Amino acid sequence: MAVALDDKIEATYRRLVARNPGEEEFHQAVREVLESLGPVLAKYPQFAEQKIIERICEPERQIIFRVPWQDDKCEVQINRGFRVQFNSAIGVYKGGLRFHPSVYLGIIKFLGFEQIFKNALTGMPIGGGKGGADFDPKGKSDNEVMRFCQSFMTELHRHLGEYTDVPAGDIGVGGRELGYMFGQYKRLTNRYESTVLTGKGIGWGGSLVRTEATGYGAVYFMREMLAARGDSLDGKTCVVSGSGNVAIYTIEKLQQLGAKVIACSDSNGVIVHNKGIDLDLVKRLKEVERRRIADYAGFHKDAEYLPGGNVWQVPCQVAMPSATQNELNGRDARTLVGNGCIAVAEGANMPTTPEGVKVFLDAKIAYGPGKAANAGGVATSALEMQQNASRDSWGFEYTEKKLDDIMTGIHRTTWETAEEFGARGNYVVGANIAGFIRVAKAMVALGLV
Ligand code: NDP
Ligand code: 2IT
Repeated sequence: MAVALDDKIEATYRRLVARNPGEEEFHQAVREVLESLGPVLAKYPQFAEQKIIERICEPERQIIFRVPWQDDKCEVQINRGFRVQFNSAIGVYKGGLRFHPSVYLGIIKFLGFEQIFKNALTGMPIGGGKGGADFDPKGKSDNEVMRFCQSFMTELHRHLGEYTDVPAGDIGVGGRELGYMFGQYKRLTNRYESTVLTGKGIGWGGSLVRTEATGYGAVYFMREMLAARGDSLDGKTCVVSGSGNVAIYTIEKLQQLGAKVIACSDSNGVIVHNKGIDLDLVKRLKEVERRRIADYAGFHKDAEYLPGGNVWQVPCQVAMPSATQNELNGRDARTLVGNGCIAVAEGANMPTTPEGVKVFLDAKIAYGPGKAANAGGVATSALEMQQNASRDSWGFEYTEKKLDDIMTGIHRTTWETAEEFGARGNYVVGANIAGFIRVAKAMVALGLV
């Protein structure tokens, strides 16, 4: 099923699997990048001489720590915290924090590895990192979340800094969690170091558009993919998975650009609303009241809730996976293509399995992989860092225009790179090669460090 690797690259991959046992998501993310790199090594022999692939696959630093905290019953709880500082060749370690019970080293490493190339594609000076904990914020009180975040930051703070490592949010980490973490960082260091975290609230150093950026950016990428085929989002029927931060602002921008979103989901089930998703209601349920998407059906009698349903079985022209890794497999991809889906852009990180990716590429539909399509979030984090560094704050339209320009630029770069390397229209190849070359050149220039 997997694409054959160049012999030398295959040996490197086998060593990586043996050295990092049990980290399946990390293996998957690495393999997908390595599959694109044969022609790059042929064009740049110094990358092989300098062992750039071997070096780029080994994190610069990995931190694993105990996070003790007390729940509301005063019972002691222990979680495990992570920060993988993967690559700092082109800038400070930059990438989100994920709080989810499934988190272990293999997930943080896959996310950190993807982040290296995604951040390079933005053209901004940001290296790759990722962190998180196996903490489940679901069902916890605000006070429990606060105590957890304070304990997490009590250890993490010594590894961060404006010139070192700048985290942000990811699954389970949004404005509330970043607030508690920023408060604890400030208390521990006695420094109002705004640039140490991004995704901050607007009243305390945050940037307008950061909340919307990943979803909006993914839709801009989709708009560009369709434009390259002489098509547009106007009137398209869309399905979005998830109902968190990325899903919500993906739906918002799709609707603004004239598309009709008829389904979204969470890990329990799927909402189908053929009249079009009522986004104000989703925002209220998810952002304000922290409820489940199932509750949507109680407000709209013509909407259907499918407990345990599969969102990819809802026929659509445009699909935007926006929940989590490996949420769309080969069978789902065949169902989508069979139902007439013409374009997929990934708001989530690695949501499509390798078999699913192959189905999309073979069917020659427009397929935008996460490291290109969801780069708008981290790019706007870098815009937040720019504003913090100059003690400035920009308006919404000005910031959104910058995001749009960055996403349009990523589309152009990935398109042109794919073409240059003989894979016209293949954004997987374009994204992997363009991201890799930028980081590899910097690593060569910085010497053996
Ligand atoms: P949120 O926590 O806001 O929302 C996550 C959504 O995905 C929820 O609807 C959640 O459902 C669903 N989900 C999470 N885990 C699973 C799972 N194991 N199975 C099924 N559904 C699941 O996170 P975000 O919206 O921020 O992140 C979504 C995706 O986008 C992730 O892959 C993340 O890495 C990626 N991303 C996020 C960026 C950001 O700026 N936030 C930037 C770039 C990428 P439930 O509530 O039932 O768990
Ligand atoms: O996966 C991602 O790009 C993020 N979670 C956002 C990272 C960031 O630093 O804004």
